[in-house]
Order: sequence, then C-alpha cells, then structure tokens
Amino acid sequence: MKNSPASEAAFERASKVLVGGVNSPVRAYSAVEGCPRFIASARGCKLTDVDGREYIDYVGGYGPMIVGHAHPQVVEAIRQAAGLGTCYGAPTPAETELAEMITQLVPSIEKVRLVSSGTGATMSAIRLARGATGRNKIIKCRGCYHGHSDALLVAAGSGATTLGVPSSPGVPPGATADTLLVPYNDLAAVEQAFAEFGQDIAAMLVEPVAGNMGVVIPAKGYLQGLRKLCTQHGALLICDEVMTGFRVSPGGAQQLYGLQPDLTTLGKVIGGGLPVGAFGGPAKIMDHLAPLGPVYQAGTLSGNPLAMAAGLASMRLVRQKCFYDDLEAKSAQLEALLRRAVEKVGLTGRVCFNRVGSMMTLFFTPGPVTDYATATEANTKAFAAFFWGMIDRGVNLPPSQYEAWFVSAAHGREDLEATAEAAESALLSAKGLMG
Ligand code: KE4
Repeated sequence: MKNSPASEAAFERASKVLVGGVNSPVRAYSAVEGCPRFIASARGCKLTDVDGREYIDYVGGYGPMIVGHAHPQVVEAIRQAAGLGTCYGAPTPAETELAEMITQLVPSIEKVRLVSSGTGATMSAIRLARGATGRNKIIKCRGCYHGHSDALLVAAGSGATTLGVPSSPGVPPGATADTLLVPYNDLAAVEQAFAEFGQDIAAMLVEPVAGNMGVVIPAKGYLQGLRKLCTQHGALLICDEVMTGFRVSPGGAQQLYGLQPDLTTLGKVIGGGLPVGAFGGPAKIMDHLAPLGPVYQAGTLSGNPLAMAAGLASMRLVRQKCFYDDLEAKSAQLEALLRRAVEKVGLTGRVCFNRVGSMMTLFFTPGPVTDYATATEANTKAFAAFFWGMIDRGVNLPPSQYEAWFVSAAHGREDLEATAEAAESALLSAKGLMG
C-alpha cells in the first residue's frame, strides 16, 4: 500500500470534525483498513487524489456518473443554472421536463415526485404504499439496501453490511416491527410471508438487480413471481431502481426484465451527480400524495434547479443513439479481460463474477452468489488485498466487497486494458490470502 501523505493529512484533519472523517460510512475504507483517498478532481473516467495520483474510476460516485465525471455538457448546464439562482422554493419548468422524460422512458410511471436522495425516495414510496393500501407491513430482502430510513435499515446491504451493522442501533423495535425479511431470489419465502400476513402487507420493496451486497442477479422468473404474488394479495410491488434506473438499460431493470411494478424509486443517474431522488407510478396511486391526497411528503431542495439542470443534461446524453450498446460493449469487454486475468493467476473457480450491464462485482468466493448468505461467504480479506493492489496500480474500486463497480461512457479501451493488467497483479496478492 503506497503512502499518501496529503490524503493522510486530510483524513486526520477531517476526522476531528467529521465522524470517521467522512459523510457516508462506506467512504471510510473500514472494510479494507487504510486511509481513504481524498479526491481533488475528476474528469471522464479518471479521479485525481490530493496527492496528485490519477485513478481509473469504477465507483462513479456509486452510480450517478454514467456519462463520466465533469462532462462538458453537464458542467455547462450547471454553470448556466447557477447564474439564474440556486433555490427558489417554487416550481420550475425544469422539474416538469425531467419528470416528463422519466415518464416517457419508464411506461409504468405516470406521475413523479422528485426528492433529494434515494433514501428520500424509498422512505416516501413506502409511506405512500402504506397510505394508499391502508396496510402496514412491508417485505424487503436481506442484503438489499434502500437507504437509511428506520423501517428499511434492517438486514441492509451496502455500508451497513460492510460495517457489520445490517440492523442499526437507534432504530426502535417499533420502527421495524412491520418490516418482514426474506432472502433475495427466494419466492417461497415471499409466498410464506403473504400466507402469514397477506392482508396486512402494503408492499414488497426489491432491488430488481441487487447492487448492495455486490451485484446479485435476479433468478429466472423471480421478479415475475413477485409481481404475481403482490397482485394476488393486493400488495404493491415497489422496484427500487435508484441504482439500476437508466443504468442497466434505457428503461431500467423493469424494461430489461419486462416487469410492471406499481411504484418505482429512482436516483443517482437522474441527478447527474447532484442530490436527487424520485419515485413514481400510476396517478391512481401517486395522487394519494399531498397536496392532492393525505399522504404527506415534502422537501426544501426537492427538484432543485441545479440538480434538474445536471440531471437533464445527463439524461439527454444517455438517450443518445447507441449509448447503452456502447456501454454494454465496454462492460462486456471489461468482464472478458478480468476473467482472463483470473485465469492467468490460477483463480478460475475460486472467484466469481456477477454483471448486469455496466454494474458488476468480482466476488472472492467460488459462488454462485445468488443472495446475502452466499455473498457474505466471500473472503473479505482477499478482497481487501485486491482492493489495495488495484489502488496502488491506479484503479479505484469501491472499498467493500458488497458494492457494485460501475463502467461509464467515458471508459475507453486503454482504460479497460490497464484495469485488467492491474487486476492480474492485484489478484496475485489476494491469492495468497485465499488458502
Ligand atoms: P441515497 O440516500 O444514498 O442517495 O440512496 C439510497 C439508496 C437507495 N436504493 C438503492 C438501491 C441504493 O443503492 C441506494 C444507495 N446506494 C449506496 C451505494 N451502494 C450509496 C453509497 C453510500 O451510502 O455512500
């Protein structure tokens, strides 16, 4: 592990006034033990840290940066919007434009409510589902992460699993008493939940492609099975597409898998890197929301003009012809190069690779990884050695086995080849820890 004096100094200073030196736990590098790299700037697929070191980036802000960092059209859109004012506390045409774009791309969404984070989107969607159905219980999957609202911070993935607190202190039992947990990809468990609580289940919330225990792919028929069970029991199916929305296809995972959810949550890509979230669905459900209906939801920065400008600029770029075909080609090439690196170091059959579109995870376990239980069998020490091997060779991965890597439109062939070359050496360091 190379030393990084400027990051170390920045981390020491930050740790005096920011809890853990960060504003989101996964950034603290707890799972890989070491000093987080403090970033000075980013452009395209590259980050530059405060020590002046450059990295090929696969964190992508944890999903938003699908067009690449500091894209000129996104930067210009933000610059222009900033000159017109940054927050009015009043509606603007830009919010309508982004909502119209979302409804055009996601046929299951007739009306939208914009918010400022994915957590805000999922928390509000759950409240809406409860208000619209008059029921209390919700079902979520172990290992899926839907943000940090109380009712959903139980058996949560992402940073919660990374830090070993999938169910956080400070969440009173009453807040999760109505949250039913099932394994991902297990339809029988969902059937059982409905058999026991059918008439009181308001919704099932699911990541259509799980990205917060590492990438876990829905088994054939799983999502359609959830749809059928929810319909059968009068519950709403909520697809949490905060990560997969406009990431895995032009219409998100629901387009990829031909799914018609009742509600969808969005975030990340639709904000172009600025704070945003959204939830949407048919008017007959959405109109239960204030000011039309009694279900309250609000936000000072909802539909913020700068976030709208960045989101619209990004969404215009992803709607360009061949955007997703090109991204798929790059992602498939990276997978092939990494599989070859795994083979070269003699780790075939000892690691496994899950990918959907431009989100992927290399698991340090033979696999297959199909749910939280199999994901958490991974050798996290081997992952940490791999992580540091990659950082030292100029490749920035999420600092946790339980996160997705993201390819952007800005990654070029030479970046992918350099990544695979770095991986070959980094895998050798990991191999020594795999028994
Ligand atoms: P935010 O509140 O972090 O904007 O979104 C919460 C959320 C909701 N739903 C899904 C499917 C998500 O992936 C997320 C957030 N993703 C994590 C990355 N695994 C955010 C990174 C972080 O916590 O710093």
